[in-house]
Amino acid sequence: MKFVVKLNAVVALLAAGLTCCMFVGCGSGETQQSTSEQGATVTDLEFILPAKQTVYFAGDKFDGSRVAIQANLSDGTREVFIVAREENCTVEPQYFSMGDNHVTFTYGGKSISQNIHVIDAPVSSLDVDLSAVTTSVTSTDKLDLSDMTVTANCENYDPIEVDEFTLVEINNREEIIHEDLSQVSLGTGLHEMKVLFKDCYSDSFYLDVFYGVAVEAENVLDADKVTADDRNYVVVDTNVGESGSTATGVSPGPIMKPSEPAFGGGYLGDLKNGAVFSFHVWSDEARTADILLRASSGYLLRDDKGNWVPYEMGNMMLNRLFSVSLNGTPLSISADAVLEGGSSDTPDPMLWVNWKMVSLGNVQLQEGDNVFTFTVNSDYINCNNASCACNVDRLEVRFNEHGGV
Ligand SMILES: [Ca+2]
Repeated sequence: MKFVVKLNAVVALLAAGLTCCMFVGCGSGETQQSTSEQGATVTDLEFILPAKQTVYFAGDKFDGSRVAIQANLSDGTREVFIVAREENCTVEPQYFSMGDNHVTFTYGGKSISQNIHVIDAPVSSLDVDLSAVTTSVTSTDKLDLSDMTVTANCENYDPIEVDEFTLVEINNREEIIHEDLSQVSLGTGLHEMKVLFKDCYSDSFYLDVFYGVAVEAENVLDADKVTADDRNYVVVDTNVGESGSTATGVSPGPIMKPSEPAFGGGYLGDLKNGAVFSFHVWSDEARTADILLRASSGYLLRDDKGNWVPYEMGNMMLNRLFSVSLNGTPLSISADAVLEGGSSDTPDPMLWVNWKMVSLGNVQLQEGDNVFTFTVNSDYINCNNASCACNVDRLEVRFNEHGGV
């Protein structure tokens, strides 16, 4: 399924960049057929999407699932295909050996090559980037790790992003291999995982499966469109515009950008004093639950010449950011609930989305809809002398397995 996700990205790119081309090549023979039907021949090939990976290990098989090529035809039309899906496109070599310095694609009698580099060095370490992945899910969901990236480090070479790694679960002394990255199925609990590539294991990372409900902050419904069937959503009661004046009806976000990953693919941002939003959480019975908020500090302490790209973000105490109520009753938030900031040697916009999980404590839920209302009332002032709050990614409600009243 990792294959499918990457292919989708390619197809999306094709759709965005090539509005007038016919997309063929998903079925074998189609391309050949359409070419011969028109009596046109291939005049030349060009890359739509060349292989991203240009450094390979000796013995690696070439992966054409992310390579898209355009064939220009003698009648002025063109065909676009993905190498792995087009059986009339040949790849040479299919397996890399030391000394290979290019890979060649041939289609319709024409060829196009891409320079590559083959190394035969042992992998000394692996880096796993999970910033675009939701690593915590409820027990009714599967984990989708399709967007994780793995980088291999070898002495004397630049880091190499690799695809053919194996996801391994470490369960006591047993290793369980998970083949399908898009649907990793795990039991309830915290699971130790590693990535294996060429006899090298990454450091451990953890996937969390819990019994309860996760409500993504970007799952915002219009208050007047909520129906009795809606479960587990957010309503923005009052949003505050950029000027700081209260303005209802202003789109509350999410202000998600591709370079700013979050669970569920979005978050509630640009929160200002006076803003009010509510998480609605459904419970089939009255029970106790632990409440966790995933959020990131917006306390800009030092930026790059006033341009809001952070060098340093400060810690924020949640009880200085929000007042929170559950079903109308104020919740007391512990002084331990702190969104830790971070710092970087170079200006780093990712510091705005340095997600932390903080506890709002153990609460009593009622049967049916439960409303957690957050009112932003931050007393933090940032380095540009402006009031500031945080970004909110999701609310996790972890049910007590034994109910409880
Ligand atoms: Ca989210």
